[in-house]
Amino acid sequence: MSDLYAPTPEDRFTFGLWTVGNPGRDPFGAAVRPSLDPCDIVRKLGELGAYGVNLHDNDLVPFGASLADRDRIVSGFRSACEESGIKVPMATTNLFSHPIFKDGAFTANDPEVRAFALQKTMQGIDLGVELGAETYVFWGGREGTEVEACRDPRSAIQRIREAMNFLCEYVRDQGYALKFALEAKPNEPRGDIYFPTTGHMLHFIETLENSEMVGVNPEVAHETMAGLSFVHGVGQAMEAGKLFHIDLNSQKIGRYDQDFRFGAEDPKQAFLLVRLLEGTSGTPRWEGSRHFDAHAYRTEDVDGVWDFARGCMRTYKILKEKAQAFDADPEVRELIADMKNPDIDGLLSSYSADNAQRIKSLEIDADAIGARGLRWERLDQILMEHLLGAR
Ligand code: GCO
Ligand code: MN
Ligand code: MN
Repeated sequence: MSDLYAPTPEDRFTFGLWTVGNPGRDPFGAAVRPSLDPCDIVRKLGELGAYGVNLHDNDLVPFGASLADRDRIVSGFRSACEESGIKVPMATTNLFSHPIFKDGAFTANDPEVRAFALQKTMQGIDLGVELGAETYVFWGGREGTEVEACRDPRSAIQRIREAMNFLCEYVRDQGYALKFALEAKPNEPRGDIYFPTTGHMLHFIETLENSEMVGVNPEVAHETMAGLSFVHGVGQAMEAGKLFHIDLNSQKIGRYDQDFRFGAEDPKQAFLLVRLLEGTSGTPRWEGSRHFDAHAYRTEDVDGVWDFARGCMRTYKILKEKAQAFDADPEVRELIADMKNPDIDGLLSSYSADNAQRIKSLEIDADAIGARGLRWERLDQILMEHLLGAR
């Protein structure tokens, strides 16, 4: 293995305690690997060159732990992070495992369930801030239904809005510098989840009272499950200044949430995503964590989990190098060079009665333009050759 792709903290790679710690349980079978101690996970991630580790409250502190146990666990974990040089940039709440959340947390019809969800989230936020987190993720895995008649979808949306507005005020009241990142998913574990895509989330965010504190956490697998272009979803979030976090993994269209190793299923989409995040075509680089929300295959033992973690980071770095080479390729630059027409460009940028009149009177040869080949076949083949190592 060449050292060129060895990860360093500057790459900003992060993993969840629940990802590398996943013992391989699935709906059809029990765990195939031992559960790892969070402190051991952190030490190993430090050795591998990761930047950070992210967690749900209960990945670290078991549900229902006493305050004394909580403090002891958290202080041991903090020491392990400090000794390993590992940061905790993101934290989140487990609002899906306990039976109280079987019909949702913030969207549940029972106000006592909604109060419990708020209580647990405020405690999770305090924990995240104590560990140094700057981003707090909300993944509403149980915020959906199989029985549509049980609640009006508008009530569900209003309840999530109420919860987000409440929690933004809580963060402000505590003086925390914390941002929220909302993660969409079309289904699983619910038959249908409210806010199924990043686009749905982006609109919802604009309806919040402190919308500047709230952005999105798109996940490769979730947009792909919905059959959508992940690159387009991330592009829209970036353009809106709302990409606050990202969940990298890999997924086949139309399957259950597979959460495979980054790049495993669709290297071309992964290449295009890395190109977008790294800004190799000349746009600003996205500066957040490159978080892998993925799991090792169930065939693996603990050594296989670390192969998986190395693989995620290594693939990312290889694709970054390939994206840089692609965008530096003179033939690519020529093919995608911006078309400029100073006589026309100025008319398009904003409406005026004069611009409208001048556009109406342009003589545009639609047939000649329509007959022109764009050479995107050539461009895409060059991309494939970079990706396949033939160029
Ligand atoms: C999933 C989700 C989760 C969330 C995590 C953090 O489909 O299980 O992707 O892994 O990202 O709960 O909020
Ligand atoms: Mn996720
Ligand atoms: Mn997922």
